[in-house]
Amino acid sequence: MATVTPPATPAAQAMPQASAPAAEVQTIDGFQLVIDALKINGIETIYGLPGIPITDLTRRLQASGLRMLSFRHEQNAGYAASIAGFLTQKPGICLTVSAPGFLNGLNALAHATTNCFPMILISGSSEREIVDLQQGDYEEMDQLAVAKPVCKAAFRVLHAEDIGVGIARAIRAAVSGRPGGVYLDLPAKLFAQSVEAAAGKASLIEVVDPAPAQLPGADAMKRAVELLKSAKKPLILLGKGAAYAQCDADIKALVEKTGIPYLPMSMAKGLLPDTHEQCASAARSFVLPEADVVLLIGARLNWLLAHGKGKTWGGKSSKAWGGQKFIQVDISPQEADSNVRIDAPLVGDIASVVSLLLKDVNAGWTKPPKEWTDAVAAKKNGNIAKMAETLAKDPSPMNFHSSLNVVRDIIKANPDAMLVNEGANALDFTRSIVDMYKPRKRIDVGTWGIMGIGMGYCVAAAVETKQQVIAIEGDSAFGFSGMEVETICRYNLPVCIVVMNNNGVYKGTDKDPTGRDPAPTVFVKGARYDKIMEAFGGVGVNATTPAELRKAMEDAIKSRKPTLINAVIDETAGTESGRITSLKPSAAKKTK
Ligand code: ADP
Ligand code: TPW
Ligand code: MG
Repeated sequence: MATVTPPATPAAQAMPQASAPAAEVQTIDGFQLVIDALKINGIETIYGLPGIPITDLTRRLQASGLRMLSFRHEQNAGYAASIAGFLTQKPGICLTVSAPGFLNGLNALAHATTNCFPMILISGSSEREIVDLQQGDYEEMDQLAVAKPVCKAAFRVLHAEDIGVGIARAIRAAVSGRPGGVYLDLPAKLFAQSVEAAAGKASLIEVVDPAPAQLPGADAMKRAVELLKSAKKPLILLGKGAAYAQCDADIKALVEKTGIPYLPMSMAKGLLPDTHEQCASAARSFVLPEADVVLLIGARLNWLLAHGKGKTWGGKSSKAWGGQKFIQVDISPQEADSNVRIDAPLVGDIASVVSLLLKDVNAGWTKPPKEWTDAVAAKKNGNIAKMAETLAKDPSPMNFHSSLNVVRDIIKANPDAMLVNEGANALDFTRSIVDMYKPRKRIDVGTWGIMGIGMGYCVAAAVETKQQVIAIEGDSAFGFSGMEVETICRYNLPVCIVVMNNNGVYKGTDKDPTGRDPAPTVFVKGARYDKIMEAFGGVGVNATTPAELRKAMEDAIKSRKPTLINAVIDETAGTESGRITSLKPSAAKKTK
């Protein structure tokens, strides 16, 4: 705070005047108002990258006791903020400079919106007068206009006395209803503005009840419960919305008391342990087409669920309805019917809706027919036995199965560890092989199947949960954020990165037919990613066998030192696009 000669404003005149020299009044500047507004709303960590006009803001945030984590690229800071939002239900904050820094952060803002994670991208911006007349300011860009199409809401604050409102609106927009990404534009001039201190403080808003409970009506509940009771082959599908909602005990009780088989989406794995007897993951291709009533909890019928129709769901052709009836629990009233008819929408927040469903179940419930649960169990146990045979093999070179068998054991022994996962084969095999035991432990590429979330997620997972982090990374996937290994070392975070090195995107075997260049999917053969970690003082290990991998992971967990294990994987082992080869456009493929 500084002292200046008071302007002749009504606020200043109303100040109680002390004895002479009375003409001084306390002021507060824009920097401090931003900091105080974040603080009173419980924000503890900022993920960002300094530069004009926010360098001093990063310094003062740190000096004020907030944690200011500085990254090497804004995209990674943004991904960190987005997943912090998912893990905490508080908006993750990413702070960037103007135009280029803002654009680097924008990908993560779009990702947060797409995945329904609460996040606020705060970017400094250049002089409005110059930007709007397009006179060529330093890092000139109409950032608000650019952000709008990819976020849930966007705001700009021009006057210091509006900072409190700006931040309150950003927080509410990010966490209320369907969570998402919010952009907050803070022009350079704002930070240096001063207002009278008491008025400035009074302008800050501590947001009350930012994500209010929302309950469906009694008729909607009745419709849904009757439909579920009528089912002969019911199925529960848990999505990442269910994980986000943090009502883990009620979800577990609902699944167990109804006795209905359930299928977790990727980031809902662990809501109940994957080894739970009702878990139908290993019988996915059986339960989706066979089920007659499906209860969706925080999962959209998007591409990840084949849009709720077609052959995956037992439809006769690629677009045909399989005949299932759907109950959908979602906070967004517009989600229902997005792909197929939803017979019983339950619009509300998952915590409230699940507790209402539990009440109905407790009031009287008949478990699903034994033929159905037995059929699911038989299918599942057969597939698990087949998988166990594959996992028991020890080929040389190591492949995805033999290496992930180690990771599976390590997670089983360390169920509190956070698992970050990206890649194609490295993603798909990890998802199906590595069981999760606790909620919100698995964080991955999400709705877009995006590469690059890896190291940002590692930083946020370590900081927000204080747990050991294990990242299973395709060698291509790792490259998108690899420089943040320095960030992980700088903050000395307990992160163990395993790079599944198969020399390329999907595989390392492609050739340029002309013989001139390496193929587009192929990288330097035999690259030693472990050396990157050593460059910054962390532990690097080259692992060519499951035994070496196991030892290196165990050492990393014991020491909690930043560790990168270059796991050498058979370059022929992967399949094109992992599990989503069918989405590849191909001239030979029929469109209908
Ligand atoms: P997945 O990819 O795991 O299938 P999606 O991201 O497709 O999950 O779906 C998550 C859904 O959860 C979104 O439609 C979102 O609106 C919803 N959602 C998120 N949080 C809540 C909540 N607290 N209550 C109800 N629905 C929620
Ligand atoms: C931002 C396209 C999907 S998966 C992948 C790419 C480039 C990498 C697969 O290779 P990796 O895994 O990681 O080595 P593996 O085990 O199969 O060898 N750009 C972005 N997102 C996506 N999804 C792509 C490109 C892609
Ligand atoms: Mg690879």
